[in-house]
Amino acid sequence: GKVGFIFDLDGVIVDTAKYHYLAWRKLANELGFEFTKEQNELFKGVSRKRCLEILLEIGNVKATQKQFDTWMIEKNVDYLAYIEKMDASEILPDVPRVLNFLKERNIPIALGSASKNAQPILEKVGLLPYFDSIVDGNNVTKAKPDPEVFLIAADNLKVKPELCVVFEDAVAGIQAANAADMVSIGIGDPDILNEAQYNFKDFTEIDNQFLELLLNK
Ligand code: B16
Ligand code: MG
Repeated sequence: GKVGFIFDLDGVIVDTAKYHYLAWRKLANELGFEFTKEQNELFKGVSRKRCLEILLEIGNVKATQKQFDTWMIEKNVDYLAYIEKMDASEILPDVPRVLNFLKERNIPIALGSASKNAQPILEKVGLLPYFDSIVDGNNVTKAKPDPEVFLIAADNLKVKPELCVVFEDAVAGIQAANAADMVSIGIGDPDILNEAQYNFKDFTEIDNQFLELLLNK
């Protein structure tokens, strides 16, 4: 059957986690507490709203609805200032090779991300033309580990879920791919992503032979 490929954004295509971290840390510091790199790990693949809820739990800060909304906006304004400066140099190693491999074979490609800023980021780094569909935080109602984001992507690509391959760096993302009955490929630490069907440190470890194997499933 016809296969489709779905990529997560942050941690798979680009490392925007470092910018999310700087923006959340600034807000935490303004509210009078520290926010560490280790704590930022909890934020990967998690929606902006849920991130702020966790941040406020960490700082033991109570917020009114109005404050909550203001801080959400403030964090995103700071984050967007970092995004503004992004270019192709921030694409993670060998991502273009894999995208080109798929494009040359007319394999449909989708983005499946929790971010509401996915489209501008892809534009900034010049990868937007590769994507036949972008499903992101603006299109989904249920966050990963719910499979919704990937099921919408499969539907848009007109590929059966069981013939979709998902690249993910977050545990919740791997769980979402598994729940969607897709092939889950962990990008990152195999001990953390141990629920993935396959694991790789990054795309440099994924050779064309392995990609061929996925095409012929
Ligand atoms: P935004 P992904 C996720 O991207 C990030 O990993 C997560 O840290 C972030 O909070 C979320 O997007 C929402 O991002 O604030 O831009 O809407 O890994 O799902 O591509
Ligand atoms: Mg991610």
